[in-house]
Amino acid sequence: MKASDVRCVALSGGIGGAKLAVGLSKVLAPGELLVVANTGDDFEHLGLNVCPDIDTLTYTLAGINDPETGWGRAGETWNFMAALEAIGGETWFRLGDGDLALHVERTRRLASGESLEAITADVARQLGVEHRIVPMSDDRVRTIVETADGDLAFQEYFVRQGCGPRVSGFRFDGAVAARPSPALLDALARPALEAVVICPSNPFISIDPIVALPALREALGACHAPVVAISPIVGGAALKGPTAKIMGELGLPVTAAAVAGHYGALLDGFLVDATDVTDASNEPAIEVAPAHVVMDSLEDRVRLAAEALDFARRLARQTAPVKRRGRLI
Ligand code: FO1
Repeated sequence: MKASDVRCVALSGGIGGAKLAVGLSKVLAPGELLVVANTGDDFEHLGLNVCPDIDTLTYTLAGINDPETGWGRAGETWNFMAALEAIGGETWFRLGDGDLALHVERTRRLASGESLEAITADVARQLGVEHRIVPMSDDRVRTIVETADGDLAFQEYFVRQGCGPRVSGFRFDGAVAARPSPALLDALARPALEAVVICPSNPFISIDPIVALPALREALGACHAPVVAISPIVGGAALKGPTAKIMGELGLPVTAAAVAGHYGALLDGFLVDATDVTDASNEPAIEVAPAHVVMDSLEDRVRLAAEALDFARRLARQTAPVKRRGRLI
């Protein structure tokens, strides 16, 4: 793939973002889409490098993800977990046998000096994924959840404690020094780019770690293509996961408008459910448009992907880039 061919950059977390990535992969040719995975959730577990959002995107785009959980592989076996449990090992984070192979192989290749970006591309290709997935950075970034019980590593909060502790904030250790993926920076600078799509992932734990990279924020500010987000909140409820709980604990109303306010100057456009349009239009600098943001079927994913791209093209036609970028960051 030539970087000059990329027409859409999609910023994504795991499960919700992967659904839209599938839709985008159906309306864009392999060289036209660059999916950027959050790596703030990555951690070292049982001596292995685990990258949940990269893997969820890879398995979903390969069509081999577990449709029940959204993470891991379909038809997985759990012999390793059972054997680990029998000898008193840690089993709070469940690694299926097939999934385990990926963590072992990635850990070996990282230790031998290969980059996360190269390993991610290779594994995706081996699993039959034609579209490109890149980690936001090869450098280590770790999401830390600040809670009433103290600071927690992300998976400790998310999986081990089931998002139970009350959140007071997040920080992204390593983000300031992290260099964004060169393929991503290149795509953002190319004239062929038509849209940067922020998937309907959790803004606080999936998208914020990505845009916390200073060089990436700067590149988004300089990028000529419109940045459009899809609301993860519909009618006062989160599409998935702990987004609503987190917003409440941070003192934010659980509304699409609060998400728009949170992204602020990063956005040119915001796609929301029809019921949320009036509410979300309170952000004067952001164009708001209605869309079917709930993705139950493949058809929904494809339709939303096409709507996001059309919206970005419409914004590019109606608003001068200078005006859009003049108010950024
Ligand atoms: N999520 C869980 O809730 N429980 C698990 O045991 C678990 C294991 C797991 C293994 C591999 C992987 O790639 C993802 C896994 N996830 C699990 C999902 C993951 O922790 C979260 O969904 C993301 O980090 C949030 O995007």
